[in-house]
Amino acid sequence: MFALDADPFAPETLEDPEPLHHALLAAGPVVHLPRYDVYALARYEHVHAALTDWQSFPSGAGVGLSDFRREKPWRPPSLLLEADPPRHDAPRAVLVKILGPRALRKLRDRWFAEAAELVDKVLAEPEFDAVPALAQAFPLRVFPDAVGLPPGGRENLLPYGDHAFNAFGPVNDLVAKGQPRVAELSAWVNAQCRREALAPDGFGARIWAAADHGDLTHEQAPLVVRSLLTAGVDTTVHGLAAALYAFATHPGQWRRLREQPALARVAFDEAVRWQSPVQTFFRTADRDVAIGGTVVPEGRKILMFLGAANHDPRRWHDPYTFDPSRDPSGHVGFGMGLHQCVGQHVARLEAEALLTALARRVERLELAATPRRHHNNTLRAWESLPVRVHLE
Ligand code: HEM
Ligand code: OVM
Repeated sequence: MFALDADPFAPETLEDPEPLHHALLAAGPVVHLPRYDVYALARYEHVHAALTDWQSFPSGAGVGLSDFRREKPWRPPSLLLEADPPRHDAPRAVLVKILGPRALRKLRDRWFAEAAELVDKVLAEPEFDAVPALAQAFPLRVFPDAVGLPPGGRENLLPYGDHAFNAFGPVNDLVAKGQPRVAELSAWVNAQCRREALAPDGFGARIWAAADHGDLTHEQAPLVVRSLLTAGVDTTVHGLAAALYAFATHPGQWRRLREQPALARVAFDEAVRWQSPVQTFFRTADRDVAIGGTVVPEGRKILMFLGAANHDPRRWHDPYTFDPSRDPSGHVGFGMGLHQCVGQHVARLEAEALLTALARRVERLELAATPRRHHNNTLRAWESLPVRVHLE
């Protein structure tokens, strides 16, 4: 068994996880991290295999460091992310239907129009910070409307999601920083999950209608809405930021996108592979499980390095190159198996709308100053992406 004296949640690692990824990929199939007394998987083959073997590696004890069988979770567990079959099945089936490609077709025209409008407004200036101006502004404009939230309080969504993603890690400074507002943010989010708070034609109302239809209980409905509000905002913000960073630093790829706007979807997936905005999730060993010749003991936490698996040279040619002409399918940036991101079509539609609106008007974009990372225990994120745009 290989051991690595590393902290995946230390500021240096969050700033640049690549040295840790290299060390993990080189060390072996399973690596013990004595710092937290957990196991780690980083190679594509093993991350993929573990994610698709939910019987051996269930999620019900939580997908963070905290073991729900021994520690009280910071909030009632998610009925999707932190549940195993059979309890996972009904909430999952409901969201698959509500967030599937067919259901999203109705949103397409509106989201493209909203993207064009936002882009026109932002491009009035030749230099701006693409994180607040685009990566945050666009999802915050379209997603809460699609869920059916009222206009007030939407500024709570990002801080709540940021804390939820920090809470998968150890109780470090990042979690402590979020602590003072947890009660207030949770109260607001929980209030938005009530039927009365939700517009009659959004994802939220459809979740409640599924309960009326008997596909869920009425007790489950608000928690399923909560999953959308937790997982659906920060992820797309940082996914879009990853794509904007990719294009700002790869002008040739921007030219290709302009010639062929249909590339937007695959380019976004490649950006999700390349940056892996969701870096890690844990599982728990259901029994002594052998992986590549070593045994992970029953009940122990295993950290899946999605970002490292997405850069494993055993699976990817030139993994550190952002190359939208590769086929990124099979990347684990949205997970894999039973829990694979149920919101991925929403994320892709947002990206397609925003990138095509930009590509129509921007001939060239470049970094105008050094970008700054936002540190989060789970997310690979940007705080600031100053860009300069050249219009045609
Ligand atoms: C699950 C990433 C956007 C809702 C996941 C998982 C990953 C992920 C890696 C798997 C977790 C696991 O296996 O334990 C991302 C990324 C996104 C994104 C990178 C954007 C680029 C969204 C959006 C929504 C969403 C927009 C909601 C509309 C969910 C939910 C789950 C999930 C509810 C749990 C599914 C289940 O357990 O069955 N996501 N996500 N995600 N995601 Fe996303
Ligand atoms: C959830 C959820 C799902 C995916 C990610 C996530 C905070 C939460 O169901 O609440 O991150």
